[in-house]
Amino acid sequence: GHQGAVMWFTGLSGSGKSTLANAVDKILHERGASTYVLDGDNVRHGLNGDLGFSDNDRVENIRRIGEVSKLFVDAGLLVSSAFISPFAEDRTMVRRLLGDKKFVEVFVDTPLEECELRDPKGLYKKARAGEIKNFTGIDSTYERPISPEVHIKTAEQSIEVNALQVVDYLKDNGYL
Ligand code: GGZ
Repeated sequence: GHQGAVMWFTGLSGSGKSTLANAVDKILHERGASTYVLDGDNVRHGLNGDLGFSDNDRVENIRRIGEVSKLFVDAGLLVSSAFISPFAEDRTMVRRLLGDKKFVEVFVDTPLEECELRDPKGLYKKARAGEIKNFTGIDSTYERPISPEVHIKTAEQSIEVNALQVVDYLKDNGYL
């Protein structure tokens, strides 16, 4: 058996949050856990379709995602939430909402230079050209987590190894 909790993946655009969240989710699902992934694909188009990328909208984005995560956690699921969540205060707000035991902060630590090299959607290029304003890491802040439960340096190991690092944390701490 398992207990509900949220794995809160935070990191820059292009850091690999969604990829890692989905890899972790797959492993947990295969182990028989009830799981769900929240990311931009299923949240920013629907529930948060009215929000953009101003500081205020990011705060509201994370607040709502925190509340939705809590609903799934209350239902007993292991939730993987993958959003930049650039402001430490908002991550702390979600941590308080869920309670320490049900909030596992996973810092997807990929250097800006690496994210910019990957640039899978060409957004960094546009941000550098001034075509996108308030882009995280360029002209909008990212506050690095100070003491995340899990710290993944994505550039140094494979997706599989990174995912197992998260799963091992869950095993070692009684979530699985
Ligand atoms: C950052 C932006 C921006 C700006 C659009 N700044 O690489 P992606 O495309 O798929 O991930 C980014 C995503 C960030 O949405 P989040 O909900 O995770 O952000 S936050 O937690 O800060 O609210 C990127 C795309 O949206 N995107 N404009 N200006 N990322």
